[in-house]
Amino acid sequence: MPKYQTWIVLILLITVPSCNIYFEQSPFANLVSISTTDTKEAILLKAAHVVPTPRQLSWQQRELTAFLHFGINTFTDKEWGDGTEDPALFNPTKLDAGQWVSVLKEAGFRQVIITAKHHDGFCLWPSAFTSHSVKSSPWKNGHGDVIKELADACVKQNMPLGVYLSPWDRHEPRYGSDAYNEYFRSQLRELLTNYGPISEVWFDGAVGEGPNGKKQIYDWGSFYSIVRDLQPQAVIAVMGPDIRWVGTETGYGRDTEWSVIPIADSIQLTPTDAQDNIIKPAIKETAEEIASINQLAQAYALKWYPSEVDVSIRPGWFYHAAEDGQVKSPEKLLDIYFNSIGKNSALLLNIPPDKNGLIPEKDATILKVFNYSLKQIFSQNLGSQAEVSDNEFNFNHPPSRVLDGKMNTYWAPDASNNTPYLHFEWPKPIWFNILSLSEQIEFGQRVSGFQLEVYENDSWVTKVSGTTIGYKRLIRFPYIMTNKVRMIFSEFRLTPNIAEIGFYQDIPQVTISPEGKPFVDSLTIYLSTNNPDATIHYSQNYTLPSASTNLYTSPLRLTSGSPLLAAAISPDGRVGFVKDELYSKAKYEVDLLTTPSPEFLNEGGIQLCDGVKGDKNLKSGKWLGYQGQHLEVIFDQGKDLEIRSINIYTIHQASASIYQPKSILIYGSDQPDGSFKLFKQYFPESIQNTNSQLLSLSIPKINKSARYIKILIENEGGFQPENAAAPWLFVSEIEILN
Ligand code: FUL
Repeated sequence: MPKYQTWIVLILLITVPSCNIYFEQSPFANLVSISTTDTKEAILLKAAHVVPTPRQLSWQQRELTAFLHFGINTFTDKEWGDGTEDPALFNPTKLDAGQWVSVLKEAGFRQVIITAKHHDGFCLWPSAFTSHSVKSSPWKNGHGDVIKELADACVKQNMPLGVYLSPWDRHEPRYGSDAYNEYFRSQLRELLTNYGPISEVWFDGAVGEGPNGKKQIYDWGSFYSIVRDLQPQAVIAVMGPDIRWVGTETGYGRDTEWSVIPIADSIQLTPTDAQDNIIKPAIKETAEEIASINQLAQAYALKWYPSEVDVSIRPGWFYHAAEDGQVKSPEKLLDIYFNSIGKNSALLLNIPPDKNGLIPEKDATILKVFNYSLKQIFSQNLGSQAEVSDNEFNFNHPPSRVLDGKMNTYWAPDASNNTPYLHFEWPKPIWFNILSLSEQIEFGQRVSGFQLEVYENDSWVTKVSGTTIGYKRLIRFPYIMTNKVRMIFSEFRLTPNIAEIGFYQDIPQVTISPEGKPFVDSLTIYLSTNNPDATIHYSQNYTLPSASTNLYTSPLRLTSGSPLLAAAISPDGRVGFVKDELYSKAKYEVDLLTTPSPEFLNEGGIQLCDGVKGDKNLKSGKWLGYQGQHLEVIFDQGKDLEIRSINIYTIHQASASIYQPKSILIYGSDQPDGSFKLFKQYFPESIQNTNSQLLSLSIPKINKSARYIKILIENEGGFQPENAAAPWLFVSEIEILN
């Protein structure tokens, strides 16, 4: 790694005339060329001088953007429409863009991007170039304009607005011909002219046409030029030259994330192209490594091309009522925050409005809690109580700059310092489990190795280490208690410029073990927290845990079913996320004679008599699922009892090959393995509707006595266990009414 350089060396390097890519003759540039004679050291030095454009810098500083997937799919309950949808289906009678923006604002978002047109081609604005839009819908009698309503709400609440425009269009007949490029340009001009300032334009790369589908050759250059012309401050993302897709839709970025990316192709570019910055590096975004030194060494040029992490708060991008039970928790969102914004990326979190045209209340509340926890964690940098010094004498950019709360000021050690470090000392020991680091990226991204050392038993011990930093690096680790640490920068492409360093305490986490489940006689539950100073409070009646609910002092022993809500509270009163679990007691001894598919086995037979019915989320742990198999079970009631009726809780969703039972047979006996007598056979009424529906099947008037009850629930597809395509049978609960 080069650790000592002068500007003269650099200027010599970048003036080597060799390549076909234009670049600025200044030490810092957004795009620099590589010559075939450059050594690896020279390339790394050039990489350290690649910097963001002002629009890329503003984008990075916005950090958290909301994605709004809304359109015809919201009404057809689909993720990808095929373009044949009737616009008459679009009718969000309570649409309130003001509600969207205020929910997002309150949750800490600094930008919002809306799907103006998704792959189905339906436009949320009354485009003059197609009738496949809101103007052909009953919403506001065809006079509505979602983009206008959102743009107005954004102006009112001072929220930057971005637009997603899908290049792939399954409705427009011109798609697949050059005429489509003009159609797309016309739509882009409308969006970038009529709705005030636009801060981000998102071109999706998805095309699902298949081998025999239409092939569109996009005129990307002309699209980029329109954006530069009409909204020069806007960044162009994903299929664009400014912002890169991180490569997954999980919410988790790379540990080593460089914003300087190699351009591997030799492209002929004019000086204007470079100035307008309309070069999209052709990289494989999904690759594990995209900017290693070897990849840089083979490049023709290097470009600042930072990463954006997109993920949805729900399983799908569009709203589906069936996913109401699967909204990510505030705790999960916080983890995503640490793994996206905390990994040198921006976070684009999707929150889909529902059919009414509103952000659902549940999602809004979760976002509020998420933001509240961020504020609790980051409101106080414990570093500000420390004395900070470095291992040298530096007047211009002193160490105190890393604690001044400003991202544009920085600490810069001397260029001759091979292992610069900052020393922090507190008057008394502190607890922390979060480290935050930021480089002053206006001077490039430079650090590739750092360590946090703690002074323990007369020596320095490395507790935390990492590779890249960039705009922001957040790391969580087990709590450390100390009054002395050293932050060492051991590897870098050029002398580091460190903007900020923070030491924080997480809101305390509580762990409940085991998680909620049915049990037979009794169950012992253990609660723990990651913050050694925190106390744990709980309730068993749905009261939110607080300092005034029960204090946990020893393991809890359950002998009857109950909910359990718990939270840890730190000494300064910060309440961690509330965890809630449900423990249910099984009513009978159960012998499950047939085994469910492994992914739907859960706790086995006791699941069927724990009093908990399943919802439409089949993965909730409340269901037993059988593919090509019958369900056969014996319940021991403990004594001879009269059975009046039996209720079976099941689900029917023909579209997913899940069917209600073909028939149910009820048997009784006085011996567990004795000869069972058939009490009754029941055939459910047939169902035509293919939509997902929860069913409670009542088998009345059994009126027979027995201690052991055997129930055989027959799979609609019969018994064909080896068949991977065989129909499914799901049962969550069997109620025996005596
Ligand atoms: C993908 C699309 O196909 C999804 O529907 C969604 O819009 C996501 C953000 O990008 O490529």
